[in-house]
Amino acid sequence: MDTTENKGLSRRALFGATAGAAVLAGTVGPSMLGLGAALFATAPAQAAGGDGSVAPGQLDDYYGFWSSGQTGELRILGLPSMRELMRVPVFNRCSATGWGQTNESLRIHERTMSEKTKKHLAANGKRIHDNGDLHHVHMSFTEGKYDGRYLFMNDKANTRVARVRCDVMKTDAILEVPNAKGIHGLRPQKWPRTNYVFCNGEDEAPLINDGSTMRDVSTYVNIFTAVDADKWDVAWQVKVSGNLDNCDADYSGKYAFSTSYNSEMGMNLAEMTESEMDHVVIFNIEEIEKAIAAGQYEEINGAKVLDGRKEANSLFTRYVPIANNPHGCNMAPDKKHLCIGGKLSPTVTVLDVTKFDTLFYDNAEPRSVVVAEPQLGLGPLHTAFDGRGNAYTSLFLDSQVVKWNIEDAIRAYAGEDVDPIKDKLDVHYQPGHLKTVMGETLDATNDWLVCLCKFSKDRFLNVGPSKAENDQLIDISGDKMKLVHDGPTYAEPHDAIAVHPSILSNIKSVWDRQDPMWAETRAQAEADGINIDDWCDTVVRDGNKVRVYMSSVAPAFSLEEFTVQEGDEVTIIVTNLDEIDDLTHGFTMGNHGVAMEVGPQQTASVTFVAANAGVYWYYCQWFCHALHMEMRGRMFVEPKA
Ligand code: CUK
Ligand code: CUA
Ligand code: CA
Repeated sequence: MDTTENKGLSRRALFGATAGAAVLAGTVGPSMLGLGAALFATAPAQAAGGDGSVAPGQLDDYYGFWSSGQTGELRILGLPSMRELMRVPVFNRCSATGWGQTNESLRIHERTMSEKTKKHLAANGKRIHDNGDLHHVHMSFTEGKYDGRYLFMNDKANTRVARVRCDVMKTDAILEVPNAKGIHGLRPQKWPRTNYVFCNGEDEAPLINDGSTMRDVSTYVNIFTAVDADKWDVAWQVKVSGNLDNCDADYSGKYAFSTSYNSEMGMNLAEMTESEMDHVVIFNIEEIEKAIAAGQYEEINGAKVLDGRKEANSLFTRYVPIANNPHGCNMAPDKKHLCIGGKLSPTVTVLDVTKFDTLFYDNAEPRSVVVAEPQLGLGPLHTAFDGRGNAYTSLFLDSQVVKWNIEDAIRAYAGEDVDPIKDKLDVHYQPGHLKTVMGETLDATNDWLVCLCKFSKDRFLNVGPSKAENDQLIDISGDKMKLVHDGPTYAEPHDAIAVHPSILSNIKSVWDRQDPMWAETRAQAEADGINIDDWCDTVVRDGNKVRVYMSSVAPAFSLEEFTVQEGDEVTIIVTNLDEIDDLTHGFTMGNHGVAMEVGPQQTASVTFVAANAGVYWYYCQWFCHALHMEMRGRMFVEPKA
């Protein structure tokens, strides 16, 4: 089914309360509605459950992109079915695809790795960190809307950020961010396009972190980083007062902002929660760019660093006091209102970003930009938005989602007798992030809200001390929110976005042979005089290095056997010459811990040291043909002469 076409007359619109009832009552037939029998066939399930379920063979209305927390990968789900469609390894090691082992993925990992990290890894017998803590995933923007080019994500564990190419849904760049510690909040610039990805360093440390001032907290700073989204390096950094938690950017391109829960610069829980007020930091992009262009920066570990701390009195930052330990930082699609989750305070603080100029240029009182502060419930964390001026805030302690109206909250703050709260819904249990479809863009819709919960407890069959996590789907099309679906998932559904398929019309089904992903491998092949675009079955020896070039066409590798010597460094370069949609091959070298995916028209390579003398079978581990089991060959390892 064409999902774009489906948008015009969606199953939900059709089988919603009125139309669905009419169809079932027989007053409106499918032909009258211009629908084929196939679509009508889904009516009973839709109408009966209204649970957003999508029948077998039918496509979802939206792509969902899920961060996976401590698993370190990106996941793609379908909305509203919540079916998991794909996992994209990013910071983690993936057994199925060889991510974190293939030369192509190792190059992406190592390209921006500092010498210090390389040395430390080598001392541990490793080349890369193969774990991650991926909290936040966001798509690139053009003029306030998703543009389907890239997805960006953070690794809090190892202070990295990564980029996934949307045309192939593979990670194409990873950056180890210098100076900062623990990248947490991450957001792309929304306007005029994503030139920068803004990254929050959450953990405080000495800027020159060489052990000389470890216990002197006065030397600690936190760093806000703007990553150049195209070049994938650090554009600039700003030192701030306090730490940085979540961030977002406005719809004019002028400002970015971050919450800070540790303005105290405390080193333990008691100290971090000591003050009555923490703050939101506002970054003035234009002033920062001017100073960078004028060379007024300090260069530290290759990054251009400015001082935006309070005592520096710069035009780079302003600090707006917010009740103790705020968390979520969400810009509304009305282009005007920034919503800060209170966490320890039962409030969300609403800031009018169109007033931020006055903070920088008119010395306005910092709290003068606050236009509402509704009391919503206990533990407000994150806020999502629909296209009708409503906000949806997760209440961690109340285990609820509260729907409230931004304009009503502003009127109430101004003294009018109006209740901004429109509805509250129980969710299971302890919600963190929640997201509407395209609600962080100017295309915010009014159909679904995904609420990512921290515990599922008794919602599913017991699977041992580690329980399933839970994502919930909520219908927000009416006045009242309606919980329609539990989606059990693996650790940890952290954050998510949902995107209409029309934005991702550039997704390929087959790799482009000239793809830059294996450019270095291609260069090596050319140097060896091998054309990897054609059938190849050549073994090249270069000292104790052996390069084995082979092609795969279902159900065979071009090489049935090859010979190396004990201790040789062997590189296998496989090109999948099949051009058929979904025809992925693999290469697994038995008893060597080596396996990789080779998609249609893809080249992939992997390097290992040949084990003790003997016969080793290699085989294709991705099902590709009725004779897939027979797709194998032998590596002969000769004893050392
Ligand atoms: S933070 Cu986890 S619930 Cu890492 Cu996005 Cu708010
Ligand atoms: Cu080729 Cu399985
Ligand atoms: Ca605090």
